[in-house]
Amino acid sequence: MPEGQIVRAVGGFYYVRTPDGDVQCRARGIFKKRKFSPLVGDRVTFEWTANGEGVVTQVEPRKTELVRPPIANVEQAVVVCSLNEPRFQPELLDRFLVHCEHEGLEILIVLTKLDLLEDPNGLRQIRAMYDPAGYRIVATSIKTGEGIEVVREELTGRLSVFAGQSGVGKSSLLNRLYPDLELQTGAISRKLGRGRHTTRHVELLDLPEGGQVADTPGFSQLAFQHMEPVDLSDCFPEMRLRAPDCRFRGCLHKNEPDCRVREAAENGEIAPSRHRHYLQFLEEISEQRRY
Ligand SMILES: Nc1nc2c(ncn2[C@@H]2O[C@H](COP(=O)(O)OP(=O)(O)OP(=O)(O)O)[C@@H](O)[C@H]2O)c(=O)[nH]1
Ligand SMILES: [Mg+2]
Ligand SMILES: [Zn+2]
Repeated sequence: MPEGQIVRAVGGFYYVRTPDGDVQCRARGIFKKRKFSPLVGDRVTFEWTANGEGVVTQVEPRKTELVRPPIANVEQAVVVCSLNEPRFQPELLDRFLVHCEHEGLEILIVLTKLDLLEDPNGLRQIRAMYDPAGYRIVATSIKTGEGIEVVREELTGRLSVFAGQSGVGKSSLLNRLYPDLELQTGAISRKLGRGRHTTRHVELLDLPEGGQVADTPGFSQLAFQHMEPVDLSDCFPEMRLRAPDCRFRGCLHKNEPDCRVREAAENGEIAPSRHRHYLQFLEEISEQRRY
C-alpha cells in the first residue's frame, strides 16, 4: 500500500507527500471513534479511493508529539520571539520552553527584529537569563540579515518546527532564508501591538539543503495539561541539573529546607525570572489538579 508523510492538514483533509506528488486524503472513520487525529509530520499508509483521493489507514508510531503547535516527529523546536513589536515576553518564552522540554525536543531560541531593539543592553540581559540553562540563542533581523545563516545551519538536515506568538516573524524569517517559499506574512496591528494570525495552518516545508521545517500559526495561550508538579523542574535544565543536590527527593523548590535550586536562584547562578516563572507555573499546575 502507498506510504507518505502528512505535510498539511486542513478542514478534515490530510495532504500526504509521496515520491509521486501530494495526495489529498481523508482519515479512516475508526480514528475519529478512537479520538485519534493524524498530525502533520506523521508517516502514514493510505489507500486510493475511486475519485483519485486517498484514505489514511495507518499511522506509524510517533517519535515525538507536540500538542501546540500540533505536529508529530519533529526533532527540534525553534522557539521564535521578537525583541520588539510585539515586545519580548520572557514568561511566554518560558512557557514554550517548558512544553518543548516536556516532549524531549532539542531547542533553539531565535530572537527576531534585532533592528528594532531599542535598549542596547537588552540582548545581554536576555542571554544572562538563558545561558545558565544552556540554551542556544540566535538574534536575527530580516532587515540587516544578521543571524540568518546561523539559523540556516541549524535547520539543515533536520525536522524542525517554528513556534511562537503571532507577528514575531516566523514566516518572514523562513522567506528570508528560502525566498522560493513565498509564505504569506502580515503587518503588526499598531493599535494592539500584536500579530494578525496570518499563517492559518501548520505546513511542513522541504528545505533545499535537506531537512524540513514546519511553519505554524502563532498563539499565546499555553496551559500545562498532562503535567505533574514534580515533572516541572525537569523542564528547566538549570534546575534539573541541581535538583539531585536538594535535601529531599521530589523537592518542589518552593520552601523546602536545603533546596539547592532555591539557593541557586538566590545567589544568581540561575536567573531569578526563571525561578519566578517556575513557581508561577507550579501554582497553575496545582490549581488545575484541584478540580
Ligand atoms: N523590522 C523588522 N520587521 C520584521 C522582522 N521580521 C518580521 N518582521 C515583520 O513582522 C511582521 C509579522 O511577520 P510574520 O512573518 O507575518 O509573523 P508570523 O510570526 O509568521 O505571524 P503569524 O503567521 O500570524 O503567526 C511583518 O510585518 C514582518 O515584515 C525583522 O527582522 N525586522
Ligand atoms: Mg506566519
Ligand atoms: Zn529543591
